[in-house]
Amino acid sequence: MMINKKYFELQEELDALIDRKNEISDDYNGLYNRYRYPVLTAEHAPVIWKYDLDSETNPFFEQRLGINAVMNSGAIKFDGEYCLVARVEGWDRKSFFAVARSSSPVDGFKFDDRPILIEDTDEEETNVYDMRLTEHEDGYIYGVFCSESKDSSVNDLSAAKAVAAIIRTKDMKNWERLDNLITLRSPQQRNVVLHSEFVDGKYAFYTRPMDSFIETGSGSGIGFGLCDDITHAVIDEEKMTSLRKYHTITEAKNGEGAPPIKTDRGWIHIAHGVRNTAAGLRYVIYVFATDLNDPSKVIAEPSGYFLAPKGEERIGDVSNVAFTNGIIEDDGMVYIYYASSDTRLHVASTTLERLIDYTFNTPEDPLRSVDCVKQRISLIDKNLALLSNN
Ligand code: M1P
Repeated sequence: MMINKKYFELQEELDALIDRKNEISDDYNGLYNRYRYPVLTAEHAPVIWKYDLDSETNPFFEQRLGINAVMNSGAIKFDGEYCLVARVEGWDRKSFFAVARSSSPVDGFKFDDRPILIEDTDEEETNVYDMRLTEHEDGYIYGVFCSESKDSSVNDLSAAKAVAAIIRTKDMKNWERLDNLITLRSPQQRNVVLHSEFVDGKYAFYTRPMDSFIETGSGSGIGFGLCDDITHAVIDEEKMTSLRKYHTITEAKNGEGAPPIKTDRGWIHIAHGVRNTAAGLRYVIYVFATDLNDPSKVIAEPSGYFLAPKGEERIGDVSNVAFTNGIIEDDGMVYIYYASSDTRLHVASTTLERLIDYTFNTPEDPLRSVDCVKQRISLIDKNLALLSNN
């Protein structure tokens, strides 16, 4: 067996891509830093995932199993390394999960040799995506992800059903699959996140009740529910937390991002909001906070979006999307891993201090233009007075 020479060339290019140092971009807003390069792209996928290296069986060195996108990734610091569990999508449109690790939070991410092979517990399950990682106080790291299958009850080839599936690990290598989450009052779920602490002695989930695959329908926002047994998780009642509101960035849908960050002032959530436009859905990232003792009770809701797709981020397979499902809090820093347009993964960094200030000192959306302009004029008047006194 001979290895095709082209392999060495492609491997060298991949090594250079992984070794490339990232830089903070010029884009200033005082809230966070964006970085010049994405942290993961389809080009970061190992050569051995895409090509048969054997000159005999692949004489033309054809890429037969290509990778289309690397995006929405769960994130965790484990054993001193920054670990991303990425949603990798093949040319065949199926997504799977793969761990990429680095000693740096902003560059150097390299995929493990093999993607995660999740235990096959449901022959109807067709696609899996968007894993949220939670380091739970019970000692496990949980991965909660969307499991999608065809909805055969409807006469529509593209009709699908989404539910939340759960795996867990202690070493970020070996994963045990648990039963899918059952929410008794919501037919479909996406964007489900496990809270890191017990609440009233139970496991607590952020949910996103949906009537159908695309539409949240009567689901009024991000839900919150408790269950006794994580191995057979059943949620009866879902309370609502961050609500969808008319004429805001969450009008069409919203969804929890990563598990919320615990601070002295409350739990800080970094979520996504969706509105509809003539050009299709627009996904942005927003922030809210909930009560330390009752993580379902919203106590702060800064106005508008925190991060929206910008420049090249606006274009991709599903354009105009910024989406996060992974955050790492590390020694006073907060790294927000967000994907743009369902195509590639970026990082934005901020400090916990800055994020707390943003969350609790940014005014709320007054929900009407007349009040928004009053809000802005009071800012302008304050600034003009300050400028004229200096
Ligand atoms: O295509 C944009 C996003 O759409 C879905 O998000 P939501 O459930 O809020 O509509 C998800 O499938 C997500 O993966 C995707 O990035």
